[in-house]
Amino acid sequence: MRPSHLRALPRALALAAAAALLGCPPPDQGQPVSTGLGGQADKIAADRGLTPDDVAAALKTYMPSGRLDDHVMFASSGHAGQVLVIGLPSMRLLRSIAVFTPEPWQGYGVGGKESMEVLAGGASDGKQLTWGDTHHPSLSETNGSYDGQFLFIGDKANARVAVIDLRDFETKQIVKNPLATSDHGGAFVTPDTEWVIEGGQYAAPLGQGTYADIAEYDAKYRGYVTFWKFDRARGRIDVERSFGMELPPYWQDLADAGKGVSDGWIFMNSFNAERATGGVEQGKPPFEAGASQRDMDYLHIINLKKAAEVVARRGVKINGFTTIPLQASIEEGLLFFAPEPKSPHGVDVTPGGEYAVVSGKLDPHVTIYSTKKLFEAAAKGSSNKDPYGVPILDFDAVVEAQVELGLGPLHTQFDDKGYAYTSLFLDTAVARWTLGGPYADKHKTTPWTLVTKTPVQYNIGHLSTVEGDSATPGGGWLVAMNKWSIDRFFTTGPLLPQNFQLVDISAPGEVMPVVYDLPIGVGEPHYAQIIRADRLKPWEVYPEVGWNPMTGKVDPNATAKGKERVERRDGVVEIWSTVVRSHFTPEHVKVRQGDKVIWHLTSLERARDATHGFCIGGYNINLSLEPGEYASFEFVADKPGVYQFYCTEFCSALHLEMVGYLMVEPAGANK
Ligand code: K7E
Ligand code: CUA
Repeated sequence: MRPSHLRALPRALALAAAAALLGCPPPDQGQPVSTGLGGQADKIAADRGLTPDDVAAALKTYMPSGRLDDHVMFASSGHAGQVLVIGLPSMRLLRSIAVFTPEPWQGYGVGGKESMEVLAGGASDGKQLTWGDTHHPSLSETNGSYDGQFLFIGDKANARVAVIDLRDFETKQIVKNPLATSDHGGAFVTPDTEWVIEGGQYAAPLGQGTYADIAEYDAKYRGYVTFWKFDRARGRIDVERSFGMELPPYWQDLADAGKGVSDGWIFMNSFNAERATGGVEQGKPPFEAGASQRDMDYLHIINLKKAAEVVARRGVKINGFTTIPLQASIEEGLLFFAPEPKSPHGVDVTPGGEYAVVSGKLDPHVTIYSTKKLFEAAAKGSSNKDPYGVPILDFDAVVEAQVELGLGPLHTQFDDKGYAYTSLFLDTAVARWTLGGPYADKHKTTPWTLVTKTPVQYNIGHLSTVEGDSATPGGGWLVAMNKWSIDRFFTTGPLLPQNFQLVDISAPGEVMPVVYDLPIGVGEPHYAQIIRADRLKPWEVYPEVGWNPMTGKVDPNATAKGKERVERRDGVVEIWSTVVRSHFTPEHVKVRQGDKVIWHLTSLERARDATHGFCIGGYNINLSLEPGEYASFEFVADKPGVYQFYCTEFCSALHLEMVGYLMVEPAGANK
């Protein structure tokens, strides 16, 4: 490594790198290590140069073949646009869930009509998008606890939210926010999943497609937050009953829903209270300097319960989307600010809803607000107003405590022992600290105190504990989502994977070791949630043969064995196929060049894991037909020739024989 690299590295990493340069020895090779497990284990440990701590870590995470993980993590994959499903404690990648980006293995967005319609639902102002920037997955909740039914995920780049059904782990809906081009990829649910909160980020004229020069920033640019109404029975967001709120042009960041004693309220950070407008090319301060001048930004405190009542009276339409204007929010008492230090990023509400924990990226403390004090101060009102007339509550009247943790605090999660855990980006560490109030009383801990820090490799963004943002957090495990992995893995060229590190937080006190490194080589995960596996009740196969995953019932075009057929009418060929080990029926399909082809496929399989694929090379089509699934596609056979359609899943001994011929007769050829 060249020394010039060191300057860009965080301190802990630089020290580690310096140690490497100085030639610190690798782990003892061949030294006898007592694992306490006896001869063979001791010999393997010695041969591999493993320390007793390494052996303990291996024993905590190793899953013998066939043993199932007891926790499941849903992680975003950043600008890969998908969700990753990972088992804990083994840290095995179980699968991805295609969301915003076409994914051929799942037959998602590669010709199949059903998934193409989901992606089309997320078109931006008529433009079809083929990727997203997923940041924050959010599991559905009942009474504040994960219920294992649905997963929501936001797309920062395009201001969208997707709904995934956890019975089949498939994306069912993508909604595009008409208010904005981008957001912060936030998706945060209220305790009964009535609302999915999507916060904005970089202010712009409200309503995608609305123009105003940046010179008019203060007057014409606005922030926003959107409350998507979730219809649990239908498993879809109800756009008609959703609404947005206009906010001042600060850069709103993450949000969290109140719960328990703060149910009905929303807490949302913002930064760039300076309203910096950049322009480094004109000699103005770049955003990074302009947006970091002030010591305080504004925590937004929003009365969602009241807003949901007020919206019918005060809402206006922006791009057809119901929105409460800023002035109405002020008049109706829906919106309050509390000062928050300094360029904050995460806001996280404690399990019982008593406190909101804010991390200022440029402040070494976490600041803990009492939600009770916030509501009392809001009820009293304030004569102190921001330039747009929003009341600013008195900092000292609403803050419960501040805890100094270290440099670059970002995000906080909780456990079942009265601890909070905060990621420290610049320190590249996880801090464990004690909550106060009822948590300290219950767990007999010293309130609001830093307990310990564990270094992570390197540059941690989010962290996730077991159900750690819910009303009923578990304990045991924490996953550090590290942006850099520099010296942890084989160098895969200049682009390196990110690093998920599993941290054992089961023991109270100061010992909190890293026990596993999982390279993530398919995208930058931002946030993840960990759920107890027994809360998930996924289908093993689709409930009935011919099941259309998008309608949630047997499709009218599903085909029974023996009912396969090809019908021709003016310029249209429609095919009803069945799929079962190891053949398609029919195997010969003849069309004429220029015909529109409509093809229905029904998997007759009832055996678990007996998935078939169906591809047509040259026509960009690939489906995945899970047991019992119905899928379809349409295309114009505009190229003549002979096209093999074959099964893309190695489904059986005679999988290679699972093939057919699509013959596209040239136009003008004799019939
Ligand atoms: Cu990456 Cu949650 Cu979008 Cu912090 S955010 S790291
Ligand atoms: Cu079906 Cu291979």
